[in-house]
Amino acid sequence: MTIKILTLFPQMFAPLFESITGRAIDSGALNIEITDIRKYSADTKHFKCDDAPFGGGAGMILSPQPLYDAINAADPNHACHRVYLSPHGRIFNAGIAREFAALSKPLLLLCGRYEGIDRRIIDLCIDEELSIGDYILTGGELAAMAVADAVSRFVPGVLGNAQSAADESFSNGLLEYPQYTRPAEFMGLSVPQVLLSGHHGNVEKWRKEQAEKITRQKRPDLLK
Ligand code: 4F9
Repeated sequence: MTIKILTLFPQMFAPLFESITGRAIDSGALNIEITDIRKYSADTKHFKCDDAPFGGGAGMILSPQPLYDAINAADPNHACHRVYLSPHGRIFNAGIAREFAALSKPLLLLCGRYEGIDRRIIDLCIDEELSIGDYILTGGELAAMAVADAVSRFVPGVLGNAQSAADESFSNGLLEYPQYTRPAEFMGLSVPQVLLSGHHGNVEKWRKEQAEKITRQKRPDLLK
């Protein structure tokens, strides 16, 4: 799967090139292309990309020209599903991550900064706005990274077999059961006996019960 990211801060995306997503990029399962919006500024002297808002007010707005040219350079035929990270969008979740991973087209993630972007870019270029929660970030980059990471986990070949199996437990709509590793006793706390029993049927039953119990206690909204 290809994920194209448009940003004024390309270096903020270094974490995607590490660990599981980094290995998926190396293996070819995942292709992440970062476009530096600044390179498309028509201001060849200072590469300015923002300006004061019409009507007055605090902060700077990203100008339409560099955004328009960057989007059209990254996706000339509008072959991508174009997403603008903003608090106005529907709120991202595992269902949306699956939906994006299953698209037959590349995902394009546009990151804004400052007080926002010129509205005409959303009207002209963007397919949907997407929020990662009800708070304001200093820019869309961390939101884009969260979306790119969560979508990648649903792309075939990104997670190993063991990892994808483990994923089933959240995609059943429940929180994960508690996990333990060696030693069997730590600071006076023991691992539940059933996990040491070697009885797979009992282990599965216990994990299912624990997942339901924890979900009921911590996130009862998930059960509805
Ligand atoms: C984007 C906040 C997505 C939440 C973009 C400032 C944002 C955001 N979800 N905040 N720019």
